[in-house]
Amino acid sequence: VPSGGYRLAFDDDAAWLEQLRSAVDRRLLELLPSGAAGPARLLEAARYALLSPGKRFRPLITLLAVREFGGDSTLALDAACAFEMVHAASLILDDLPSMDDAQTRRGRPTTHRQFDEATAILAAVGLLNRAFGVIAEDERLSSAVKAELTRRLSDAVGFAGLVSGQALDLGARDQTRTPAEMELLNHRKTGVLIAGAAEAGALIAQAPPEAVAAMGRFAVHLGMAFQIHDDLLDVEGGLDLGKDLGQDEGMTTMVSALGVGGAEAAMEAHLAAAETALVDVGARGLLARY
Ligand code: GRG
Repeated sequence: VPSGGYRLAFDDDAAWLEQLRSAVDRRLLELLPSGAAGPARLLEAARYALLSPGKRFRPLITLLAVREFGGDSTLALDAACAFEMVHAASLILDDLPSMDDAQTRRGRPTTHRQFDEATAILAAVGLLNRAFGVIAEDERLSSAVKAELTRRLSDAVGFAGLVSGQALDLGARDQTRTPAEMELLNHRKTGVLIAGAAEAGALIAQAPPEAVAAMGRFAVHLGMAFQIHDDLLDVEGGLDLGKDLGQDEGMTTMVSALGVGGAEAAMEAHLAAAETALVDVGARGLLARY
């Protein structure tokens, strides 16, 4: 988050981060069923959505959290991929005509435009389901860890997570939202899944419960800062021709709710809280001031 006076410490090692991202992409592809397992068009749509060029922020945060607690990152690769599968499913659904009616995603036609709406819905449900299967099948993790991961992933998707955030987002779009309403919405749409991904890394590294909780707090605040930063860039960038097209225009954002100064202050507060969570757990390697 360049304007916040913080950076993610692992940005220092761009080549290493890129290697990690490639490892995630290779594994995502391996974890999808091959052609014989389902209709080719459905699997093609799932691959299209899952492997299109995104940041892979959620799996990377899982892998970095494992490293932070001295664990073996390779043990967490499949769980990290499960979080990206849920994220990809949520993006497919978010883009549908009945939701954001988005034309492009990650610079490409949205899945329902590239294929068709029914195929996109089925690909999303397939990816969501596969995420839980990937965790269940992981023989390197203990049953206790797998049960915890399943619970956290389920919470992140469910009625206090993505589906709830999306329902809040879709409701009364023409009305102005308060900053508190925006915080709740962003927390559920963005914060909860990122927190689950970070907690998953700490759990797999067998970090103590306080450390797992602190990683979750770190990631929630980082995710919220990231969301506000995105809103600020939209305003600062004016007409951004590279932006994916949807029906978001005119909706409340943290910037419209708080003004630019207020949104910057809220972002700073989230970054400071993220840093505090790391200090709490002695895991300062992830976030650095510059
Ligand atoms: C059943 C999984 C499921 C979801 C149903 C549709 C829905 C409920 C939720 C949508 C949630 C959503 C789209 C939240 C937006 C989160 C967000 C910040 C997306 C952008 O994330 P980035 O910047 O994107 O990490 P990339 O493309 O880099 O992955």
